[in-house]
Amino acid sequence: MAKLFLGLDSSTQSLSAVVIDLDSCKVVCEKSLNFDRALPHYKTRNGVLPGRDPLVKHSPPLMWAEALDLIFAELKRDGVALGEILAVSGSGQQHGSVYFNERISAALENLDATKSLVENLRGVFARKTSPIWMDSSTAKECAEIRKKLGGVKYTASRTGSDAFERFTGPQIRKFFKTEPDAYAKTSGIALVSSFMASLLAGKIAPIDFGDGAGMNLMDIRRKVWDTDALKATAPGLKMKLPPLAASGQGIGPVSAYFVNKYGLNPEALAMVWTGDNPASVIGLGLVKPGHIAISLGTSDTFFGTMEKCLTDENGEGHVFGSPAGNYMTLICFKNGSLAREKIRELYGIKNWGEFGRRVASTKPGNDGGILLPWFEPEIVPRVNQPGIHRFDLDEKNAAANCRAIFEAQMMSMRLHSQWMNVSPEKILATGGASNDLALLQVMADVMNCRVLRIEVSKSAALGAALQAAHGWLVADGKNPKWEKLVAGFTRPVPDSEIRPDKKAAHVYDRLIEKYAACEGEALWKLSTGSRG
Ligand code: XUL
Repeated sequence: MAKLFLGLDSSTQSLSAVVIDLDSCKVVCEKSLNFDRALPHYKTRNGVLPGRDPLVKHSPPLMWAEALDLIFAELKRDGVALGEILAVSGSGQQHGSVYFNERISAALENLDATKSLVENLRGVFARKTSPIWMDSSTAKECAEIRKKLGGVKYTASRTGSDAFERFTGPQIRKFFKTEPDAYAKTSGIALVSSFMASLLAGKIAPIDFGDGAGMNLMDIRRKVWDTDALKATAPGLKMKLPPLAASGQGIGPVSAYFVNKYGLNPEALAMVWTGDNPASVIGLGLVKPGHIAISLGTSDTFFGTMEKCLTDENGEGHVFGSPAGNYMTLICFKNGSLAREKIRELYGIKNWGEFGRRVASTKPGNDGGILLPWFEPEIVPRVNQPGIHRFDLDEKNAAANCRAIFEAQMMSMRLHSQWMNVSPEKILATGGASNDLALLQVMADVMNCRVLRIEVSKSAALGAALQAAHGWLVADGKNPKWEKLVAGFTRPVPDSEIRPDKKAAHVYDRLIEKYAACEGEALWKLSTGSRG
């Protein structure tokens, strides 16, 4: 019999499923269900409810539950051997929260397979909609929490991140302040991940150390709810939160609802879920300290794993628990592909091949020319006023500006990940722009590290499936090694390795200091309103 494991990922726009066979190291099924298209009656756009205030972004939790029914129905219809699945785990978009009243536990324990999940969950929500990670309406609450916790550095070192608008704690504080009666009637609060895990387990699921770290409520080192952070957020909060647990820990057998309705094995284990980023770290195979991935998308994201918990005293990067047991960091640079495209447009360059040839026609280090490409407000470093800044760089020199954007983005990553104190052994490049060899060469040279391409579709759902497998093996008394487990599923693209050029790497070791000085000068000018 095949050893099948199911991983689900409840993201902003869709619910995905990946089924893996551990013995043959094969993905046997991959499926995605787009919320807008499959469930149009919720009237979401890209999974989010339209609203008047552009800062407020909510989604309906019932839509996520209905999607779970739909995806299981589709898996069954497609003939997936649901009865052979040994364990189910999952991941959810981070930070989003779901609010229940006192009816939730009874509803979960008595899920009736003759009805839909939506019918079973009628009347259990203390708040109809869920604030999600795209919501940025809590600047005031962030300032209040940060102040009570003793400032940026202390908030970050205590909870893994500075207070951020999308994080769950500030969102809960806003709910408590604006709807005190509804907050008082709330008996339980879940994350998207723990909500979905609760449906599968038929009981309130714990929040894991990965997703829990995205709340500004968990003591990142001791992995317990932080009393001061709870107090700074809202009264009586501890009573409303589930326990914390390691991701991939078993909650119990799956609810009879899924056995009776879809034919899951009654002994299949329902696992604790995690956030989509911690799950992606597993799905990309980053299980050892020093493993790094850079995702080159609309925004660029730097993922790294760390042995010990170090936090960013500038409060720019995030530290979450990694499902592999140590820590992971996530640093998000907003001006990624977006900024690269802007430069291409600005200089009328036809395609990326031509762009790469322009980069290759210039020398590493660009003769000291530096560009700060903040076309959009930037997250790292924090820049509210968009704009581009040039230092010793001729605006009219197209080739030098092409090189400058690649170098700026990579030097910014190197500079703003220094607090992790990790020297990467290799970097995995993923996402849309990762097939741009000119960009990957600059990455290898600036980071002075080999770069390999990896193409994993649905990395979060795959990570969740691997987590289900790991948790099941542990529950079965085995001692599975993460590295061995992920190896068969997360191979880099063959022959994609790019090695750093030693001479170029040496140039960047020096240029990074100038880059840091230019960045400091630009930030200082922006903060003092000086035009420079
Ligand atoms: C991470 C974050 C996003 C969501 C996307 O902090 O807000 O990556 O997890 O689903």
